[in-house]
Amino acid sequence: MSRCFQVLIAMVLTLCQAQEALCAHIKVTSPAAGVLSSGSTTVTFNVTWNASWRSSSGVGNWDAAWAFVKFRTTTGGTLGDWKHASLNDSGHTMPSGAAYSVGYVDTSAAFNISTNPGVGVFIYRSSDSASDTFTANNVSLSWNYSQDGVANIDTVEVRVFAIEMVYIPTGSFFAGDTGSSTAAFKQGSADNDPWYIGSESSISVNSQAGTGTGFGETNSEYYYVGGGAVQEDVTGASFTIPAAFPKGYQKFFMMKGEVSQGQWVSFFNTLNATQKATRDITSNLNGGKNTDAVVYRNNVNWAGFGYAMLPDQGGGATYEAVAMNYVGWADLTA
Ligand SMILES: [Ca+2]
Ligand SMILES: [Ca+2]
Repeated sequence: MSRCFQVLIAMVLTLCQAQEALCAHIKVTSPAAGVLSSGSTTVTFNVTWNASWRSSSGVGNWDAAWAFVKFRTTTGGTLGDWKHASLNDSGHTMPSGAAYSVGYVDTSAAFNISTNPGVGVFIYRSSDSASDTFTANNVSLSWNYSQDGVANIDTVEVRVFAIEMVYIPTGSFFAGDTGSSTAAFKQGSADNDPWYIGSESSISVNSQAGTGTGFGETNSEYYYVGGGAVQEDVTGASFTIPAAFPKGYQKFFMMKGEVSQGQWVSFFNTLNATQKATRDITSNLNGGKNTDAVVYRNNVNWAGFGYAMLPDQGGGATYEAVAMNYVGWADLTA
């Protein structure tokens, strides 16, 4: 699933750079960890966001919050780096009206606290509604802190992050634009029908001319049209797209909107010093903006140590909810 996420996040970020949009109206408040005494403890918080829905009619989908926990410890007076919390598979509790599912590192494998732990939960409405704002107070997640090397005598601080998501149910679809773009999905050299994606099975791409006609024509014919990029397959090349490659047929979650500058700064501020230097978009590394000033609405300011900030540019304009730009593929996969 992670590859799916990366692709979809990239698509959302691309959109982000083209328009000024307010995004990420999700709020997490009152994060707190319970007592450390039995290897696992609670992490409680409230989460609320707007433009929320759940519908079982039509395609049947809903939105959700992807919530995950980071922590740091103070051990013997030494403050540690922020780390990602390993969540148990059960023991989480939701308020009335909310449901959840646990997200694992590898969604195709069974839960295992040491090799395939929970790394977050999807929180969503438990029944149909279109009431806009959704609030889940007193969410309680079960954190296996001993798995993460935390001792009962440590002092621990937690932060809870949430990203708005949309659930896309399993379903077949067509990919293509009837051959109207430069590198379109086509069924054959003389067949502009779009690709039919009816499963997650492997896809055999070949150099056939193609048969049948019609936008809804579901022949298992797949023809590649090259865009001329370096190392790219040429038009008419034969190859197999393996079953393991995510094709979008299977159910998945994708981001509901762009990464906001507030979310980016929250993420950045829980990296260690080395990681911060690598991900510093106020530098000239990796196409960064090379200044702490506002450029193209990017308000991120980092002095090279400590926390990055979103300074008030006047009248409370911090750009917190404005889409984050200057991020690249390496930032997305960090
Ligand atoms: Ca055809
Ligand atoms: Ca800087």
